Amino acid sequence: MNFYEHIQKQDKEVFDALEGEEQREAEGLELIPSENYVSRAVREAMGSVLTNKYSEGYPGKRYYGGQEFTDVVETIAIERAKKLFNCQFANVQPLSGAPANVALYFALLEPGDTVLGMDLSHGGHLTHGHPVTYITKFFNFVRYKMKDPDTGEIDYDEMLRVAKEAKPKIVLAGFSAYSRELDYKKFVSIAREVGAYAVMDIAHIAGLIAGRAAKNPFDSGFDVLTTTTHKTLRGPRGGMILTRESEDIAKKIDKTVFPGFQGGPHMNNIAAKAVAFGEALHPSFKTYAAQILKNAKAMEEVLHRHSIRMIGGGTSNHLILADVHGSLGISGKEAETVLDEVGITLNKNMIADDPRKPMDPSGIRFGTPAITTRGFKEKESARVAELLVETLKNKDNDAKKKEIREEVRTLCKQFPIPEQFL
Ligand code: DSN
Repeated sequence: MNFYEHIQKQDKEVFDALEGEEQREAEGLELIPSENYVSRAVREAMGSVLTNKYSEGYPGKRYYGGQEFTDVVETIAIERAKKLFNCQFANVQPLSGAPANVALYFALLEPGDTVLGMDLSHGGHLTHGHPVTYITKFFNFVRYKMKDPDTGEIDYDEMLRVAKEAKPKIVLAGFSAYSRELDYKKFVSIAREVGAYAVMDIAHIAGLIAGRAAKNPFDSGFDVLTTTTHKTLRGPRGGMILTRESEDIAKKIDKTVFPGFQGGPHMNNIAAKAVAFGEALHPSFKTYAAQILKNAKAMEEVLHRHSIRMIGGGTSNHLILADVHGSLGISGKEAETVLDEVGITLNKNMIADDPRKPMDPSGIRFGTPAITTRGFKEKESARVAELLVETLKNKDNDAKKKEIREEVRTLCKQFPIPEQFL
């Protein structure tokens, strides 16, 4: 079936690019840990008539008429999100993760207030207060780090010391390049001790939490969770803010998202979120989430065998951050490029206190959400890790790289993207 029948007839330039991307995704291995393949049902919702509709406001309280169906769809998304994450309030309107985090800060803070978040090179995210972001003009960000990058353990004593000194209003957990579990109880206890909100950006592991393969921070007392919906959760590109039980916090968040920052919500994407959340509530999603972890462990074992240093010493979630410069003398940028040549897509990444620059760092980051959707189990995941290492060790050997490219193609043929996700 041609998903792009009308684009093909009408716009050859865009059609060719879409076809190219379809082929790239089909014939290559996607290891970027924040990417996935969404179901056809999710894509249908994204391409639905709801893209035509303005719906400023919230269900039952809109500014424009004609909302009988948008209200149904948004309410379904909210109810399913609450059930998935076991909380009392959900705002499903944020356009993505960064807008969700910005709205969160403005909802809970006054200009000048302080947030205690994870250092970017230790696994945090730009929106957790990196100086290149505009939020740092409004709020003050202080940092915590790992005590030892080779175990991944957070330095909770130092975190408490900084919290007592800086008196943050938000203690922020969450990461985009950290492979170990956090001690949620410690985060909450530090937040309580200094009178801060305990917030976590669960974007990377939302699907693991929803699939009960990772602990839910709400169970340890976190007040608010922010997330994207398009990573392990396997939904459309978008964001969401969840509040455990405080109606006061939830109201502040709603007001900040709209009218504070956003105009009309993207109702087509909200419909797609509803569909994706429905999929995540299905028992098969638990199997999927558990397999993501098993596959990451299988890759970890291979890297251990090749003595490749992993930040955190390995992985307890869906991703691995490997110090390829330290282990193999190849920079993250060079590794990304050479792996692209053989059809393995991942991203260069800073490692803790990286002496190199962000555009050419020491590490690579990769993970298993997309290959798991493809049906890979431990055996295939381990083979992918072997191919990855072999490629890096043979970066100047064209014949070897050609051979690996062929094997990647064969693996992709043996495990085509399942029909449900095409
Ligand atoms: N760009 C996302 C990631 O790859 O983790 C985070 O925003």
